[in-house]
Amino acid sequence: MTEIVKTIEKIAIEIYEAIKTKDTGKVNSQNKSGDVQVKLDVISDEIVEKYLLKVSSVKEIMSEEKEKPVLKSGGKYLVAYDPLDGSSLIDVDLSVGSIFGIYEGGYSGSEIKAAVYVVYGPRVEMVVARDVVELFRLNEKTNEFEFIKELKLKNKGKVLAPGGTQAKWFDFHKKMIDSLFKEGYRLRYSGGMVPDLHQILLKEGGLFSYPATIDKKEGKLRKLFEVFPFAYVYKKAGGGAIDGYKDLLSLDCKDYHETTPCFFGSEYEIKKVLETYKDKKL
Ligand code: P6P
Repeated sequence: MTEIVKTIEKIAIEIYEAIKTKDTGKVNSQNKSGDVQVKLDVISDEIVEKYLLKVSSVKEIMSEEKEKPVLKSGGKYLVAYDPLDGSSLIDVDLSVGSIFGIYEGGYSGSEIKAAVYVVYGPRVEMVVARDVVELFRLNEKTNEFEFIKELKLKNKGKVLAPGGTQAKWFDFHKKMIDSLFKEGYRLRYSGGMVPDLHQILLKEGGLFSYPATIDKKEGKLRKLFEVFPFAYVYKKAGGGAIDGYKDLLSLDCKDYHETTPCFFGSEYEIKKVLETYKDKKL
């Protein structure tokens, strides 16, 4: 596992360099989820593949940007990753990120063994979730990631990141979000899952939601590359991660690009979601 984390450090440094120097234009292609790809999606994916396939403990890698996994001999870990999440935000100079889920045996929520994400913002930070959740920061003078602190969520926060098209929210979901705002929560939503969830984690509490909507009952965010890794991070940090009804890590995954509604947050907010959704049929 350490070899994979160390390799992700090298990947992050190279992707960060690409973000600063390469063209942010679009390519005329889409990934399996139908996202229009930008050149940096393709470049970042190539960087991840170049490094991860050299790691002896890795058995296969599965990219959000590809239809099928890339296999290699040896190793025991399966690494599912989103090489550059939120890449459409780069041309407006907002933070983006890379997300890695490290699995063993298969790609169900219960088979994830660790998660790593990197935020490319005013600073480059990496969060590693194994038994605990640790924050590292890139020292650009030495090009080394330095340990900063352990991250933990308090019981309740003040930050709300309500995703999804509001015009398509179910009424009961809108009522729940409105009631949290009435309690004094602050809106913090950039449209980048990585910085939005990173903020709540560093502020030690709150709620990120990308719910089922009237037009997309399965939500938008991908289980393997986005949802399971962040569910792992949030649960190890003492918070919760659910689909509205059950623990996200109790879900299986029948298709590599399957999506699910998702809520990540501290205990108080997750409890509120469960109470809101418990008797609702979508
Ligand atoms: P919307 C970025 O495209 C992404 O996959 C996540 O990073 C982010 O949370 C979500 O989509 C934003 O979606 O519909 O709010 O633009």
